[in-house]
Amino acid sequence: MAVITALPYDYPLPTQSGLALLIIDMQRDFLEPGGFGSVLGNDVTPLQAIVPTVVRLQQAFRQLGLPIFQTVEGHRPDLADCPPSKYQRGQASLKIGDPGPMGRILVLGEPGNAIIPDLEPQPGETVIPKPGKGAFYNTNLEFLLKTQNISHLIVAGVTTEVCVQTTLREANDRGYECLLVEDATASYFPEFKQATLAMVRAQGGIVGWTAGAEQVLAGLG
Ligand code: C5J
Repeated sequence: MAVITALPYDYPLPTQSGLALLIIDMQRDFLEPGGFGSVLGNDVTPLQAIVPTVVRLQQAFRQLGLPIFQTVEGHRPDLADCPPSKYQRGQASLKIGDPGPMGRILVLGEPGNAIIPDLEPQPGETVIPKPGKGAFYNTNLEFLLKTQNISHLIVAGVTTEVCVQTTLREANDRGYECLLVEDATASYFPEFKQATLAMVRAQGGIVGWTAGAEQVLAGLG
């Protein structure tokens, strides 16, 4: 059986199809200077640092003809899908829907909501808009994965402890075998990233596995 060398133990690859890459929220507003993330006072450097690694994974999956899903966090222009709790939370100068440096903050279709150019999806690759932190909440991701018989998810993206971790937990509860790629995920708070990696693989992989991109690429052959 083919495996990826991982923690807390080797990640068994499915024997036939069933493996997909899931890239979370690599959108301009979280990664680019002047975007929503930096307007909130965050240093985007740790997020930008993972881009070449995520690109390598994306290219490898393309070469192998394996499915790639990407998500973007965003809301309808009328914000009807934004719960008041999310809208009101925090004391930032800019709120969801306000005009920001890259268009309206976290609104689908705005320039800041676009996936960064390096990771632009190709035709046939799926982009899932999501109103929440988890990629399964109020989206058709589970339906699409089931339709394509996907059981194993290699997960990358930002931010590790928010949308990535929420998605991993949602996927894990739904029975997906998840591996989080250590150097293809990032947080504005490096200590939160490390804590999340430790949480995922604790207790015998209570949420899933973690491995470096080199190990993932080697395992995929
Ligand atoms: C956040 C995300 N941090 N993609 N979104 O609000 O993690």
